[in-house]
Amino acid sequence: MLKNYLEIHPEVEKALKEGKPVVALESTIISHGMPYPRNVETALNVEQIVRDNGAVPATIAILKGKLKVGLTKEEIDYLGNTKGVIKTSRRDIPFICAKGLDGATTVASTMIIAALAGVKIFVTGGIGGVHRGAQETFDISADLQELANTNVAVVCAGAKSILDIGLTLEYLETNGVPVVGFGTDELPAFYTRKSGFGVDYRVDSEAELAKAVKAKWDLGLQGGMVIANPIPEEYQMDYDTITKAIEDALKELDEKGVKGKESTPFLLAKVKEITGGASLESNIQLVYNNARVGSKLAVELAELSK
Ligand code: PSU
Ligand code: MN
Repeated sequence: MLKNYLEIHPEVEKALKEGKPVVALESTIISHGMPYPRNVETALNVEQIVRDNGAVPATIAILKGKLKVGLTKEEIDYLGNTKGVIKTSRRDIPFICAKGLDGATTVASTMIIAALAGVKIFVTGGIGGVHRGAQETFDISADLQELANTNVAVVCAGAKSILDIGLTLEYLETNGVPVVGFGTDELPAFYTRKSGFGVDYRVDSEAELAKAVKAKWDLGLQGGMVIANPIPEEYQMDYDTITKAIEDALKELDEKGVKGKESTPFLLAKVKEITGGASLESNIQLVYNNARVGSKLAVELAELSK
């Protein structure tokens, strides 16, 4: 039955069969998270970094209604360069499939498709979370619910302060999702290494991380894990600059009445515009950094699972 929906790239399929490390990558970051052509360039570089660190990259998207695990260069270019690719979260998947449409997958839907294919480790930039003002708007990313239920570990650079980081952590705690700091006691805030919030566990090596990931699923503890890897020092943004940019972006979001699935892409684009592109450079570098850690984690996990 699954075969009617799922198309795994032969290289990825072979690696999975042989128990080799595979790293899932999302596609909303390509279509809605960064401008062309930097998005495509970044996506291809990330795939190369995964390879250089001993794993096979599997960029995930929905193309003509098929759930694709592993894309060609042409497909990545298409996603980055085509208007009207739909930002696809859990609720959207059945309709994108049924109508044969193209969908860029968020953290939530990438986790779903990775899990269907048997990919355990997923690298991205930032996860969605509880938005500021969620007490009024109820805007809570479906990414959090997916982390509660789907067995994929997500390597990211923490939670962006376009979100309410404190409430995001509360939500994850309630749902039993471990939040791990990679080499840090403090949750990184995407563009900056510090957020003022602690993590649940600090882990200093990929090998140690792999043991915890394995133990979680060996014990049948359903759900994912957030592995928060701070942006390298030399690429982090000035705290006051980024805070001001985010506040201005949030104000404009409010004035324009932007809501629902448009909120996150709107805020990302605004922050980039306000910072004159500096946030984009940081964003790209933190994804590269996550790709290095995620690939090494996949290698360690494959080794442990032999
Ligand atoms: N954060 C980023 N870049 C992104 C996203 C989040 O720094 O591209 C994307 C991811 O795909 C994430 C999604 O899953 O936004 C969350 O959207 P929402 O808040 O609508 O759930
Ligand atoms: Mn939302």
